[in-house]
Amino acid sequence: SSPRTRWFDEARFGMFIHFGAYSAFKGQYGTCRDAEWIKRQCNIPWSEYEAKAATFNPASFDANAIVQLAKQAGQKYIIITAKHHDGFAMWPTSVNRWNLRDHSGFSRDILRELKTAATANGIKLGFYYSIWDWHDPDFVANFPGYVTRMKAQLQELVTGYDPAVLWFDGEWSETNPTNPWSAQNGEDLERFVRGISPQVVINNRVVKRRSVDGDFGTPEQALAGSPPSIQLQESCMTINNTWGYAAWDTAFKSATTMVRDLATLTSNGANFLLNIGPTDTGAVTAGQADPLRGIGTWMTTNGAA
Ligand code: JFZ
Repeated sequence: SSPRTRWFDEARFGMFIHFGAYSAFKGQYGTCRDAEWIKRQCNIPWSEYEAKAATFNPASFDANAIVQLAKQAGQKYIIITAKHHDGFAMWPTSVNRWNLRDHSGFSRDILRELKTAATANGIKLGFYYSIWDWHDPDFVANFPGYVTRMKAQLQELVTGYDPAVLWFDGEWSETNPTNPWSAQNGEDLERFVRGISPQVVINNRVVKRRSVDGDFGTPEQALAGSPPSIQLQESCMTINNTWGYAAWDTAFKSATTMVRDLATLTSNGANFLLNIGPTDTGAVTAGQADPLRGIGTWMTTNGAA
């Protein structure tokens, strides 16, 4: 791997965090159930979604506790959703008011807190950023205008937080006529980010998930195969069945299962990005934290951490 990706290649194990305005719904809207897709899957009108987001108050978000949870489990990096498909920014962006500080009145900057805690503990921090944006009308009506704002947000994130990874997503909705993202858009965006920070590691979803794009491939809910591809691989999975918080989803994987998956991936030369979804208050439930502690116990016992 290149000097840029050396740390990533050696990291093996990371924590994925899906956390956003959708978390405030706790996975339920009337009788309809979903998680980070609840806006679309449950046909929630924007007026209601925005009203719920205005009540989002993740006061129990504890960056140090999350970093410690990751660290004891042997995870070397954390990727958190800075912006998911709902377009809601989790940092105080100046590009729009659809963000945790301006819209919800939550004055803390949890991405900053996570960056500080991670850096203090030798953990790398990266951001998930959705190219697909349901909230910004220009995504459909004036795509160049949308792309300009997206770049402005990425400039804020890269210059303000120096992320180790940018984990793009939402490029994939190519069968959806409202998604005009092209391979050329992807290559242009990759060049744009590299122009600000040559060292940021970028996943292949920046383009059309062709194996040659970005620094690493991203098989989802599947174990990257052996022999490894020509590109670095990182398999992402969630600890239960949903990415964002859903109170009803308590089917948490056991520490044994996750250690086995990690061992398989490690022997295949691939990374394992394991997701948790903090609750509407920003807390990590025992159902999620306990198996991660079980992994930590295994790591300590086997001298693997
Ligand atoms: C995407 C998101 O839509 C989802 O909410 C979550 O963030 C996940 C990590 O990424 O979901 C996908 C993306 C790609 C595929 C399936 C779900 N795919 O290629 O099969």
